[in-house]
This record gives sequence, structure tokens and C-alpha cells, in this order.
Amino acid sequence: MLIVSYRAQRTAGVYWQNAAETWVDIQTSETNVVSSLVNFVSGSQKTPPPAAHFMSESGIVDAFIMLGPKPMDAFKQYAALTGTHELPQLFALAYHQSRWNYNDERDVTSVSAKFDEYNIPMDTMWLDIEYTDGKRYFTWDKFKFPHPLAMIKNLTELGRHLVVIVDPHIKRDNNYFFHRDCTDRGYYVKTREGNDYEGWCWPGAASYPDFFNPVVREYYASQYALDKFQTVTADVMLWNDMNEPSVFNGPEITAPKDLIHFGNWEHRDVHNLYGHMHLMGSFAGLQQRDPNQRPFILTRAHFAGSQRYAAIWTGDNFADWSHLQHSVKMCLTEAVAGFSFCGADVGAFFGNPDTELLERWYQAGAFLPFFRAHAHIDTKRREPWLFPERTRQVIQNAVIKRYSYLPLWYTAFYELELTGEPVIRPLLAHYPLDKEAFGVDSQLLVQDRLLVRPVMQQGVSKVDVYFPAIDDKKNSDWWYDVDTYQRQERSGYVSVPVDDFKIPVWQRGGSIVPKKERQRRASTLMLHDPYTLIICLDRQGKAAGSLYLDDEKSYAYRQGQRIHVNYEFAHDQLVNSFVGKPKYKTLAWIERIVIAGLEKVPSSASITVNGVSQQLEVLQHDNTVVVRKPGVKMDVDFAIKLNFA
Ligand code: NBV
Repeated sequence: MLIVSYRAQRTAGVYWQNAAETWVDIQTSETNVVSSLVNFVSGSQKTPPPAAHFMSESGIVDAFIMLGPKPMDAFKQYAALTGTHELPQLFALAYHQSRWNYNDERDVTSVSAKFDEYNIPMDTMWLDIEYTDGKRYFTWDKFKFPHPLAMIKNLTELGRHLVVIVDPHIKRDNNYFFHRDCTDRGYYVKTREGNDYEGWCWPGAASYPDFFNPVVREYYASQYALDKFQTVTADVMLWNDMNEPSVFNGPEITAPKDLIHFGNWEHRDVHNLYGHMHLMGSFAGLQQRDPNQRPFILTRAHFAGSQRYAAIWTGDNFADWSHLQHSVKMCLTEAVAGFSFCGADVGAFFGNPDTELLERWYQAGAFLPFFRAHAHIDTKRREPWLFPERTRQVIQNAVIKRYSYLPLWYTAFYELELTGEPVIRPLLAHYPLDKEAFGVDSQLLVQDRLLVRPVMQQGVSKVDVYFPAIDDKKNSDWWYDVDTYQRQERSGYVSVPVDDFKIPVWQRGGSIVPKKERQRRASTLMLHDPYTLIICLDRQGKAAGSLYLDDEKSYAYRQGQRIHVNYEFAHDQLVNSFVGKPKYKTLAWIERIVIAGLEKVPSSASITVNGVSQQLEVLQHDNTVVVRKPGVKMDVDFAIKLNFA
């Protein structure tokens, strides 16, 4: 449990480390009865500060205080305690296509083909529980999926991935190897009488492996080895659901509190850690299966620190505008609590969104870290081509936008691993002096470079956007609309017109954002594509920003096979400087430099590499200046100077 409190000059946090049922009672001055009484009796007018009381059912008091003093300090202090995400493979940051369920091999293959037919990028197809043989995980339904390896090959040859669900409940079936092993070896969670606990879940009667036991985790991990789970490949990744654990006939739909875990812990003591221990087994399984590929796992249950193993989503949401709004709020909360890799089911899990809600959900999802469409088995099919052409185009547009910003998302995730700084942030992270910004939870920052205000209301033709102040004199950064490069120069609310295609996003003046603008069917095919740098100038005519790149898949980056570069623009000149030695070899290069905010239009530009200079063409485009084809490789020092006639 993490609580962070703010006021203009100070941020502090408390992390209450306890996995038992916990209540936190927050008292503000209005609800703090004791201090109001004290005030009444003493005649004092003092407003008591808000107070939080933590109450856990069991365990010891184990609390950590984060002293800040700035919001970003507190977030980083918490990350230093509980860990950060590993850099994900790039495909995990691209667009995912899921539903409960893609029915059979033909369905999977044809949905993948349709994305190509309609020119919508898509990286990953997902299979929910129906792909299994009667909800026996590590098996396939042989009628619907007779040739899983061929189906997987078809996807991977297109540059795509497959994710399959593996839940922790185990079908009590003596013909199921996993159940036999767990029974014979005593791997299940026990009742207090010492018997294997039996609950009810998707497979019917089910038991639950005791992942608190390291031997059980090791056994579980070994099941992912390709000589055991022979019907997948090392490119197939994982979805761990129902790991609270969910027990349909249990108290509060979970495990009874008096169950006994390894080490004699009662379930009441460790309930909130069950999903985390499950994840540890899964993560070890994927790492052992292919030590040189970064695992991707999506989990529903999580605890402080689970971010080291998995991404999360906000759970079973409804096709309702308020749930779209909650997607942003919930992911912001998760991000400041260590969990940047968060998204919400795009289009919603329950119910059938109308076209407008679906379009707006795609647009919001395209600017949250985990971007996956998903739907309940009882919903109408909702792949983009099943809607009128305009809706399909709006969706396509949002997805293409996401792909163009993948270099920024990837850089942000690398920098998260390095520093613990959340990938998405509430405004208060960078504008702590602006009290008005504290409560804004319909907007998010991507690092400190983009400000996103997804449209999350029905039938609107404009939205109110809050541009935060940098000081108490209400000065503000400059913000450039990423579509038009029109500039906002003042803090406060601005009403911004939006049509159905519009995703209101601004780039901060003073920042440089790396993009890739060639459209491909999947992110894996963009590896060597050239980069565009978008430079938005601040009031001083300056900007800075970083870019990170590597092979987007393996752990070689930890051995130095990477390029981390800072770009700086000042005095009409762009220069780069490398963090460490740029060792990763790439065919990528810089294709275009877009500069917004110049006072005059330059007549030309020149690039200098190793003391040799060359002229470059410069164009004026909308509100920007474009330097065409610098053509410089990513691992080379250069300077580009704008020339004014
Ligand atoms: O596996 C089926 C669903 C899944 O699609 C969803 O995303 C999970 O949150 N799962 C829950 C179990 C059934 C929910 C009604």
C-alpha cells in the first residue's frame, strides 16, 4: 500500500508493506472528528493536516517513508525500494489484438491477415482460455487448434507474436499430468487439516499450486521449457489471469483465509502476494526457456514489486464513458506506484461500445503504455473492419500514431529501468508549484515531453485542456500541438476544438522527441527504419531530448549493445552526445529533422561529421522547418547548423 501526499513545496510517501487484508482510513480536516473537537474545546482555528491510518489484519508494522521533497523524488525513492520494470521487447509496446476468444486457427490467421488488408499495424494476437483442452493449461484444444506450431509460424513470419493465457487454477483430473504431479509431490495449497484445497473455477474442481514454495515455482517454471510445452515456440508470450487467486465458490470469490502455504503461513497473511509469487514462477519459466529473450507477461493480480516481472491492465471494464475516463486515472495511479506498464481493455471488456466510444478508446489507448483491445466472449465481434469506413480510419489513424511514437515509448522504458522515473506522469510530477494541476487526472504526460488529453466525453466538439504553470507567477512552458504545431503559450484552461480524428497531444517546447514515420505491419519490421527528430523550441530557442535503441528483443543491451544518445539544440545548432559508448550496430539513420518555434526560416543547413561538412536541404512545412535527409547514422557524432541568408 502506497500513499503519496503533496503540497507545493513538499511531497512525501508512505509504503506500508503488508500482504494481508489492509484498510487505509484517510481523514481530511472535514472528517477528522478528534481534531475538530480539540479545536472546538480550545477555540483554535488550526486546520489539522490530513491523516491516514493503516490497519492490516495480520503481520508486523513494516513501513517505509519516502521523503521527496519533489514528486519525482518520491516516485524514484519508491522505485528504488521495490524495483522497476525490465525494458520490454519493443513489440510489447505496440498494438495487441485480443478477445475472449479467437475461436480457432482459421480465426487467428484470418484476423491477422485482415489487419494487413486494411493496413492497420498490429503486433500481437492473444488467445484466451478457450484455446486449451478443457482449461488444462499447457495443453491445446486439438479440434480448434490442431496445428498450433504452424499457426504460430504464420504469425511470426509476418513479424507478429502470440500471447497465450495460463491461469493458476489446476483442473483436478487424474489424467492431467500437471494435476498428477502436483498431487503426488504435495505442491498444492493445503487446507488447515492438511489436505489439498479444492475450489471451483473455469475447469470445474480445481486446486492451486503453492507458489510460495520455491520448489513449486521451479517445477512450474520448468513446464515452459520447449521440450515440455512443445506446442509453443520461444516467441509465444504469456498472460497470467485469475491469480488473486480467483475461486468462484470461495469467500469473496477468493481463497479461504485459513488455507496453509509453504512455511506454515496462513493465506490471510500472504493473500495479496499470491499473484506475485505466481509471476515469479512464470517469469523464471520464460527466462529459462530462452535466456536471451526478454519475457513478456501480462498479469491481473500484482503486489509492490511485481513490476519487475510483468505488465498489468485495469481489469474487466465496461463499455461506458466513465470507464474510459478511469483508464487514464488508474494507469496514472499505477505509474506513480512503480507500475508504468499499464493499460485498459480498449473498447471495454463487458458490453458493446458504440462507434464513438470505441474510436475514443483507441485514441486514449494509443497513449497509454500497454495498448490492447480486448472483449468478453458474449460481446459482438469488434475488429476495426467490422465498422463503417470512417470508424476504421479513425482507429487506423490512432494505431499508426502509436507506432510513430514507439521510439519515444521505448526510450522512456529504458530510462525507467535506469532511473525509476515513471513513463507516464500526472501533471504534478513536473509542475509541483501549480496547485490547480494537482487534481487534473484526465491528462497525462509521457515523460516530460508530451502532454496528452484524450477525448473521453460523448458527443463533444471541444475539450478543456489544462496547461500547467511552472511557477507561482503562472508562467508556463510552451506547448506545440503535434498535428499543427500551433503553440499554447499561457497556463490555464484552454478550450480546444476536436473532430473525430483528433487526439489532443502537445509536445513541450524545450523537448526533442524521436519518431519513426514509415508505416509497417508490425513494430518488429521497423527495427532498422530511419528516425525523425521533432524539435520543439522553448522561449530561449533551445531544446533537448534523448533516444535509446538496441536490438529490441534480447538482453545484449545489458552487455553494452545499445545506443543511448542525448540531442541538444541551441544557437541554431543541433548536436548529439552519447551516454557511454554507442556499441549497438544498426542500419537506422536520421531521415528528417522537424523544428518548431524558429523565429526565422533558415536558407539551408549544413551537417558536420568527422570534420567534413555538407549542405542539407531545408523546407518550410506548416509551422515548422524541416531539414531533409541528414542521412547520419545513429552511432556517429554530428552537428547540424542552420544557416540564415
Ligand atoms: O479468461 C477469461 C477472462 C478474461 O478475458 C478477462 O480479461 C479477465 O479479466 N477472465 C477475466 C475470466 C472471466 C471474467 C468474467
